[in-house]
Amino acid sequence: MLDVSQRHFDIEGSVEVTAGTGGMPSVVLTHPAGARAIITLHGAHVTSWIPSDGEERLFLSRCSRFARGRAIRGGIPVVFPQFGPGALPQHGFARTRKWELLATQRHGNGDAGAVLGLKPSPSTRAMWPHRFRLYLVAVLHERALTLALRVTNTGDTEFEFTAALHTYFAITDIRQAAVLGLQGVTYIDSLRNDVREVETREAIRFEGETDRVYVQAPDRVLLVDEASQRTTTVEKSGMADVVVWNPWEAKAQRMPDFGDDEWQRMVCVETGCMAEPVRIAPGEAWMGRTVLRA
Ligand code: TA6
Repeated sequence: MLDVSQRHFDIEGSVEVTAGTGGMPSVVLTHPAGARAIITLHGAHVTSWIPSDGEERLFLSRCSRFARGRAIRGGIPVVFPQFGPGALPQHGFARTRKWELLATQRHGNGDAGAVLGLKPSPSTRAMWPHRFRLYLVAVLHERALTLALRVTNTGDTEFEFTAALHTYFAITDIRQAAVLGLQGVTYIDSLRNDVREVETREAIRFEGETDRVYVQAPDRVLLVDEASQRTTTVEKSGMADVVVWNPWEAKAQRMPDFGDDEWQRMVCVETGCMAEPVRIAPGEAWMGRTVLRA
């Protein structure tokens, strides 16, 4: 339920804390030019981003769960402290925890911001014994959304992590979509035993399941939705890698929180440090930023 104390974060015309989907408190950011973004406190998960042109840019599965301990399927999952499978649950625990709303802000130009934080809990310490603070800083602009992830080591021993913003973009038809800007980049192909090859294509197009980590990728890639003639720019800083993922038909049918046909209308273009872990010493911090531009 909505904790009344959350309401003091409201800022007329810019920020509203609502009960959200599935009873999950959410922060709604709005811009005078008509843009809007929704972030649930569950996972600090951006579930919607609508720039001032009024078109939803994020994919959210109609079958997604909105439940404690479960990841939301779509939007922008926060992946930390582990990208992919491993000793921890797939993609780590940050996306299934309840984060705290720490601050909200209205900038002079109408941009609206929110800061969410996650700190260790008994359940996370049982999985990952490090002392940390994780922050998501979101700023909604007229035609862009800026997301910064910040990890601080508040303990007395060094730790390492991998992290990502696992962004699900809505597209009209995967067969009329392309990702530009990764030509010449080495990628790890998760579908072929992590073989490493160099991307030769100027435009990455989709004819089947695609699941690749582009290592040390350029800081700017483009997602072109040809069917609607829309281009979204993905810019990153402090984040080495880009992941391009579409489950295609067979894997989509194996995912209970994903519609069997939904693979045709989404693609993930993810940003983060996935290929190599980030190490931070006590008292140090890491920050990575992504800007999505319509
Ligand atoms: O980012 C691509 C990926 O690692 C794929 O391998 C696929 O597993 C996808 O993430 C979704 O993972 P999830 O744990 O959210 O089902």
